[in-house]
Amino acid sequence: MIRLYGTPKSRTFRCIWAAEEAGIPYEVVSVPLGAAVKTPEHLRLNPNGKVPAMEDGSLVLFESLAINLHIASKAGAPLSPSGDDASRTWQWTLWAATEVEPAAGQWAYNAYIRPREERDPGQAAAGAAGVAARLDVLEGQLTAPFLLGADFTIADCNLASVLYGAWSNSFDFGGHPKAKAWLDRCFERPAALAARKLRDAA
Ligand SMILES: N[C@@H](CCC(=O)N[C@@H](CS)C(=O)NCC(=O)O)C(=O)O
Repeated sequence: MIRLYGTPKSRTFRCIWAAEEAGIPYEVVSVPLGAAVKTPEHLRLNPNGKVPAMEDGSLVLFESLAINLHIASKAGAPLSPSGDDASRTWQWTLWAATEVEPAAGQWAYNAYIRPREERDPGQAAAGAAGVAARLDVLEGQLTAPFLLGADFTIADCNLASVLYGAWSNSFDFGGHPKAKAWLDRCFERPAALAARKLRDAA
């Protein structure tokens, strides 16, 4: 049984989705955003004072996408592919974290997360342009139902989950029909629906 520390309305959602895809037993230990993430107990699990954190026996991890790679490795293929496709999984995961997430965050904080009076339209536009530039890349790479081919892998889970905020908050995917169709496919999977249900209820 793995333990996921966090709340479904946070990046913990990504790990819940991965655990659902892997079909492994998991428990969500509630750590709400705010003071709870800075307690000594939580800092022992995630010294960044953030969620999620994961415990699997003696293994403790932070970083949502790394947790997802670990969860997928417990399930094996096709969720966690081997050989060259394992390397492609790392490529898409690192691309999601370093290229997509900063732009998606810049857009999200200034489009819907911050209180209206604290939003900067210029920052929102810059973030949107950054996301669109990455979607241009993705659009050119999507030649199959999923990133690595016919099977859904943790590469899809990691990249799509970084784009969840954009997908669920009316980001304009107009110029990127293949990316939009791929996101729809990912988020309509039974495992994603289960994670989304927990998120919506939180
Ligand atoms: N790169 C980290 C980011 C974690 C993160 O920023 N988590 C947010 C919630 S989605 C958090 O815990 N924020 C609380 C805080 O910063 O005080 C990951 O992907 O796990």
